[in-house]
Amino acid sequence: MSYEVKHAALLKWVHETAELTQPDAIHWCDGSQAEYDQLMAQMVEIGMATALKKRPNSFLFRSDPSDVARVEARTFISTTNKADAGPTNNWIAPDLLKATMTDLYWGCMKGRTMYVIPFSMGPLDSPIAAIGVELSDSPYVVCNMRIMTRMGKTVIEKLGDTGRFFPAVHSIGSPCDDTTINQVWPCAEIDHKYISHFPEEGLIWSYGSGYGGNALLGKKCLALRIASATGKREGWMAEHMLILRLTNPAGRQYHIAAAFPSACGKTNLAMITPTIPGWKAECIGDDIAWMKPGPDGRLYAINPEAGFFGVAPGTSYATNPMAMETMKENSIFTNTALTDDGDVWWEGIDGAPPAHVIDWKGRDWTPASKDLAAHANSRFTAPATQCPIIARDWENPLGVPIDIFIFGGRRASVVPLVTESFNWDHGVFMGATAASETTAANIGAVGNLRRDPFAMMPFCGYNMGDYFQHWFDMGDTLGSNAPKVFYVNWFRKNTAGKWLWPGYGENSRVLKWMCERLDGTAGAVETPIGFVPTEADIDLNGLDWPIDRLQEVLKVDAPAWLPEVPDIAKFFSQFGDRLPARLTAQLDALAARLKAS
Ligand code: GTP
Ligand code: SPV
Ligand code: MN
Repeated sequence: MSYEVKHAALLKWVHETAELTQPDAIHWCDGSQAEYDQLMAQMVEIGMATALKKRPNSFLFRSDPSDVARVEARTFISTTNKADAGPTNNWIAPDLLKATMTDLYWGCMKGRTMYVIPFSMGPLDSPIAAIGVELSDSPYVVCNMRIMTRMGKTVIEKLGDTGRFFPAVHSIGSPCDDTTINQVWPCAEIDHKYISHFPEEGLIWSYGSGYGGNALLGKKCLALRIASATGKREGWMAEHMLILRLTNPAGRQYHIAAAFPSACGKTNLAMITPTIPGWKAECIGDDIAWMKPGPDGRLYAINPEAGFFGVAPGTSYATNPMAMETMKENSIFTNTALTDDGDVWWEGIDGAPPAHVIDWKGRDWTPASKDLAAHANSRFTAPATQCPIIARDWENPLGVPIDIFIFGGRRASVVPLVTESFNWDHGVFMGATAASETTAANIGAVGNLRRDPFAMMPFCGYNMGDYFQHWFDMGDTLGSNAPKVFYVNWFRKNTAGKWLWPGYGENSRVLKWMCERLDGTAGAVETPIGFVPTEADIDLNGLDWPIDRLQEVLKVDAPAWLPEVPDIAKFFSQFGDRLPARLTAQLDALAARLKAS
C-alpha cells in the first residue's frame, strides 16, 4: 500500500470481502501512471492486451465473445418492497439476492488479486460529487476506472477517517485455476451474471461480467441507478444525458443536456462540430449529468465522469472528428479490429477497408468476410481532457446552468426531426413516452422498437412511475427557470431505407433553431404533437441534401401518430397508481389534438 488508510469502516469492508472472495493478494490502487503502466504491461504479457504501435500508450482488448455489452436481463434493483423497484426493473428480494450472490462470491477471486479502487464521481471539490470504492478482480477494470473517474490516493485522502463512500463489489466470476489460467477474458456464463443494486443502502454487487457498464461500477451502477434513487430522495437528478455548451456568433451561450438511449448519438452530439458558420460547441460530458437547482433557481449540471466510454463503429473524422482526436493516445479499445500495422479499425472509420485485419474475435478478416470486423458495441475509453473541444471550465464544481433539454431516440418512421414541447408538462410527457429501436449496447435483440423513457429504462434505480413524478416535482421547483424541452429524431428513414437527415455536424442546424426559439426569433407551426419548424425556419444555408428528404423528415403525419395513443396507454397502464395523473392528462390531450386534426 503506497498510502495509509485510516477509515475503519472501509478497512473492515475490504477485509470482509477478501475473506469471502479469497484473493491471493490485495492491491490498493494509487491511481498513478506507474501503476497503470505496470498493470498494462502485465496484461500484455499474458496476452489479454495488445499494445498499439500506431497510438502512443494505447491498448486493444478482446473480450470473451459472450461478454460484449450490458446485460439488462441480469440487472437487478433490489428493494425491500417489489413495488419500489417498479414494473420496468428486474427485482429479487435483498435477502435472497444477497444469499445467492454470497454463494457465488465465495472463493471467486482465488488465484487473483483484488484491487481496491477508490474513485470520485465528479471533481473532488464539487458539492455535487460522490465517492465510491470498487473492489474488483479485473486489472482491465482498474485501468478503465483510472480514465473514467478521478481514481486513487487523492480519493482516500478526501475520505479521511469517516467519509461517506458507496461500496461496490465486482468480480469477473472466474477463479484462476488450471482450467482458466489460459483464458484472456474469463467471465461467468449468462445465468450466473448479476448486476445488482441495493438502493436503500447505496450498495452495488456485480458478478460475472468484465464489460463496460457491468464492471465499471462508477458509471451506470453508481452514477445512474444508485444516484437516481438518491436524487429522488434529496431533490436532484441523475440523468443519462450529455452536456454541451453552444455559443452563437453574438457570443450568447446556451447549455444543452440531451438524453438519447444507448448508442443513439450522445457522444456525437456532445462533441459536435457545427456546420453553420460562427456557432461554436464545447463538450462538458457525453453520457451522464447530475443536476441540482442552484442558488439563483436555475438547474446546474456537472459531468460526474472523467473520460468517455464511446461507441467505436461509425466514429470517423467525417462524423465525429473531435472523438477521433480524443482517442489518439492514452486510450483503451475493446473489441475493435486490429490492422496489420498495429492500429485499430472498425466499420465506418475513414477510408477504404484494409485488405486484412484481425477481427474482434482474433480471426483473420478481409473485406470479403461476412461478419463485422469490429463488434457493434466495440468501444474506446479516452480521457475527457484529451478532447480538443472540452470546455475549459468542464470541471467547474458548481456545474453549468441548463437552458435546453432534448429527448430523442432512434426511429425509422413516424417521429419528425424535431419537435418543441408546448410547456413543461408536455415536455415531461415527451420524455416519458420516448421510444427507440434497441441497439447492441445491451445483450439482446437489436432494432426492436421499445419505450425507453428519458433514455433511463435500463438505468432508473427505482419505480419509473415515481421517477416521472420526480420530473414534475423538479419542474414545479424550477418554475419559470425550467429548461425548454425538445424532442429529436436523427434517424428517420424513407421507404427506400435511406436516412432523411444527414445528421452529425448538420444537427447544429436543429440546435440553432432551438436556441432561436428560446430567444423568440425563430418561427414554427403548431401541430398536434408540438411546435415543428418548416423548412423556412431552419437554417439550411450551404446544406447539400435532397429537398424532398428535408420535407419528409419534418413531416408530422397525424394518421401515423394515432396508433401511438393506445400504445402509450398500454405502456402507462403498467405503473398503476404510481403513474402521475399529469401524464394521463397529457395523453388525453394528445389524443384529442390528433382527432381534431
Ligand atoms: P452510449 O455510450 O451507449 O450511451 O451511446 P451514445 O448515445 O453516446 O451513442 P453515440 O453517440 O456513440 O452513437 C452511436 C451510433 O450512432 C454511432 O455509430 C454513431 O455514428 C451513430 N450516430 C450518432 N449520431 C448520429 C446522427 O446524427 N445520424 C446518424 N445517422 N447516426 C448517428
Ligand atoms: C450505455 O450502454 O449506455 C453505455 C455503455 O454508455 S456502458 O457503460 O456499457 O453501459
Ligand atoms: Mn450510456
